[in-house]
Amino acid sequence: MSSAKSNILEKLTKAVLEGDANLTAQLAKEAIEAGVDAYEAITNGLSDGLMKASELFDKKVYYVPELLLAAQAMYAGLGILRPHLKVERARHSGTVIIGTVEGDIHDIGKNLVKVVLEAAGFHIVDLGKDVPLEEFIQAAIKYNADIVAMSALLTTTMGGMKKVIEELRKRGCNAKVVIGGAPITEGVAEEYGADGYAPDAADALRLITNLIEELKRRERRGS
Ligand code: B1M
Repeated sequence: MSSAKSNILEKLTKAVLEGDANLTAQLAKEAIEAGVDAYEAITNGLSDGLMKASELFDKKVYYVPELLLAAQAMYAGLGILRPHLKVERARHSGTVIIGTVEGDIHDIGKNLVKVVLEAAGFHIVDLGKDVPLEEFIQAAIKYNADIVAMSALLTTTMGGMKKVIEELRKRGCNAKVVIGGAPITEGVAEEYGADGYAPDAADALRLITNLIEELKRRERRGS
């Protein structure tokens, strides 16, 4: 990557970290004008800024207001970058149900994952945040979903994902289940019986693309 492009990405990260929505929007425009890929600007610019803000929160350097300003800045940047996402980069088919589990109102990470999947061409059904567990199951059946993607940020509510997975299997729903969020690990995904775990939005896209390709291959083979 050219130093001019990496410079813009660094500036975008910093603007989000500092919660400056106007500057973030301005830099997002500059990034597009400079030929930076919108997807890269989101995953390596905006998202990095928010992850850094979260780290400062954990170190008690930032408090909730700073975090919410950072989120606002990220959304301001997303507003500019989203229309420039190149859907033709990988026009995927497949339906993904996404939401944050019951009892949990954190939705910033879930929204990032959603934007990236949408940009790749998947049909997304966003159930929002604090989603009753039964709603994931009903939506998976109603939309004949390929993927159920659940996000959780709280250790107190992440167990809801396991309940959804068990219930989906009991009811014979073949959708693949992908989980993520700060307290989730590979080990948790395995323990819950999920089909995969992704640490960030870019990995969620890779994982979901692979799982859907596998589903389509099986369909073609008729198994
Ligand atoms: Co909350 N909060 N919060 N909070 N909050 C955490 C999660 C916490 C770790 C902070 C702390 O104490 N250190 C802590 C949880 C502790 C625990 O469970 N062990 C916590 C708590 C306790 C709470 C409250 C209970 C506080 C209170 O009221 N006493 C309360 C929750 C109420 C509820 O949900 N019922 C609460 C409230 C809030 C705010 C409303 C103020 C705000 C949320 C705003 C919003 O989302 N609309 C908030 C925030 C901002 C945070 C922190 C600081 C940052 C979270 C964030 O948005 N990060 C967080 C501390 C932290 O995470 N370090 C904290 C940025 C975002 C991009 O990252 O969501 O991790 P993240 O998403 C990443 C990956 O995880 C991944 O991709 C994203 C990056 O690309 N990913 C997926 C996420 N979902 C995925 C799904 C996938 C794949 C990847 O596939 C499906």
